[in-house]
Amino acid sequence: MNEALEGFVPYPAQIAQEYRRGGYWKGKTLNEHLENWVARFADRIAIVAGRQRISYRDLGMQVANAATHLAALGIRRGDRVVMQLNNIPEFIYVTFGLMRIGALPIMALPAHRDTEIRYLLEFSGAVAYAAPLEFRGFNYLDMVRRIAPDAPRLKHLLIAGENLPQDANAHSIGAMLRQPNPAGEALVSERSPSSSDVAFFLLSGGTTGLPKLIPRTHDDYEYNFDAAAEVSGLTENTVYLIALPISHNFPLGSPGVMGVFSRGARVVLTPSPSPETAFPVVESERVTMTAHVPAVTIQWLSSPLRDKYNLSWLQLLQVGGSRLSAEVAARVKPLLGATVQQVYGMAEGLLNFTHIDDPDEVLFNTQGRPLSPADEIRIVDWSGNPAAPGAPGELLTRGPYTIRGYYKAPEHNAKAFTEDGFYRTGDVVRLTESGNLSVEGRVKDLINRGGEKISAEEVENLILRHPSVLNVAIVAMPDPVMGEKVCAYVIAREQAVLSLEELRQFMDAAGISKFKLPERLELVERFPLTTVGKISKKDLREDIAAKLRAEGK
Ligand code: OOB
Repeated sequence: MNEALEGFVPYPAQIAQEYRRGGYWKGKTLNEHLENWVARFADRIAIVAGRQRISYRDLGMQVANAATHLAALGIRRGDRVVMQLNNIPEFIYVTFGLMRIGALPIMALPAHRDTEIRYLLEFSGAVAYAAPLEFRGFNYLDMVRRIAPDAPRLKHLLIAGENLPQDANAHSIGAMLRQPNPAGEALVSERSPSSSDVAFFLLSGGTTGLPKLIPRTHDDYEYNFDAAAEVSGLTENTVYLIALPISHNFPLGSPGVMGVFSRGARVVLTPSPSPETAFPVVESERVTMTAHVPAVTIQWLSSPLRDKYNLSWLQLLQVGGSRLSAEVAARVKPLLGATVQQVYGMAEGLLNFTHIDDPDEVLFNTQGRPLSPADEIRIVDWSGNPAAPGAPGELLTRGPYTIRGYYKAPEHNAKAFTEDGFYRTGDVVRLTESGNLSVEGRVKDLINRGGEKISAEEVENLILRHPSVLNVAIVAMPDPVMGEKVCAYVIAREQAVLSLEELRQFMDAAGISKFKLPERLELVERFPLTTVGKISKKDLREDIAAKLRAEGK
């Protein structure tokens, strides 16, 4: 068992036993479940990607081929692999192929750049890295070659795409999938993981510096997507569009691609959720369900292309990642014909859903209720005592699919979890009379840009390296589409001049995800301070909100 995986905090033995006895954990690995789906749904179509239509039988073969090659390369049980593949079938084959041999994919996002990927490779000691050769004009092979010298354990580059340049360590995923590798066959069964092992790592939004690694076990994640599939009313006739990045917990397993496979249904992969890309696919593939962040819903609702395509197949639109406004939620049914389902989830575990037959009041105004009868939640005030009924407080949670600790982060874990194992979500919520949660804000220093979580500290650390910057404070500024955007308050060094454009170019050149770049710069002479002398971000947030109002934005 890789409960021995150093830096992994397992569930306490007695609680694990209760989750097993309660039927939440079924004691099978994700690959055992996959084998079962492949056998049951063999001839059905599992994946549609452009003109490719892949049956469950083919899916099973591709995963088997991937596993034999990965094993033959020398990738072993417990090895970490940074995964940056985009929404293409190879993501699914390589992910299941790695899990088959007990290797642990780390789910990076295609938007991550040098800074984040260097950190993930180094911190995890990854032996391999998987990415497309190119996506949206960015060359991932060039990037990983740039940072490889900082990642001494990195041995294999697994690259999807045609015409790969010659590189002794770069392997074509396409070539791997064309046939099995007999040299790997015996190794594959030797390396099978067990169901209580870590299956892969998700990334946290991260409040302090770079993202934290979230270990999800086979047992807990299967329950996650199975229960989510149930509450989403997923059936074998569902056609689910993956429009968000597939490596994110929402489209991956809430219920996402894994929930879809568990029902013998079909996923349709698209490179982007934009109406130009997604609407033609909704029409031609008769998509019945998809998952959005609110910014995408707003884009779909306001697109003039809505009338050009037949979107009437859509029955369910799941929206989560950041707060959906009630006004937008109320427009979904009239304009798109689909029922809206709010999903308030987190990579650390807990998922909340509104239920499809809830009254509009609940569907539009709340972020739903916990998925599982075994989810435990507490809402506490600033001193850690239970908040008064209906009053806002920080949400703490524990349950059969919520982690007990981040990977290799004992100091942070001591703060992020209570002694009795509750995860401090950092979200301020209120329990409504209907028994649902309403997300009111955050206690953590994070900016939520349309569902992309940005750590203020990470962005601040990078800006501090700019020669013109004396000090910086990053805050969220309100935005009608994204919900929040990054605003940088900067105290410049004497006589230095700094423009937003220059700052953005500096950060971009350092290699950081574009979505983290500030969209507004406020040069100030000093920061407002709190009573204890800390920078008062509350005052800065109010300042920028007032400025935007005055500008009519
Ligand atoms: C999802 O997961 P993460 O890990 O990217 O972000 C989690 C955080 C939550 O703690 C909360 O602050 C915010 O994102 N959030 C929401 C929300 N859903 C997530 N805030 C308000 N309303 C919502 N509906 O974002 C995620 C994971 C699985 C399913 C859906 C979303």
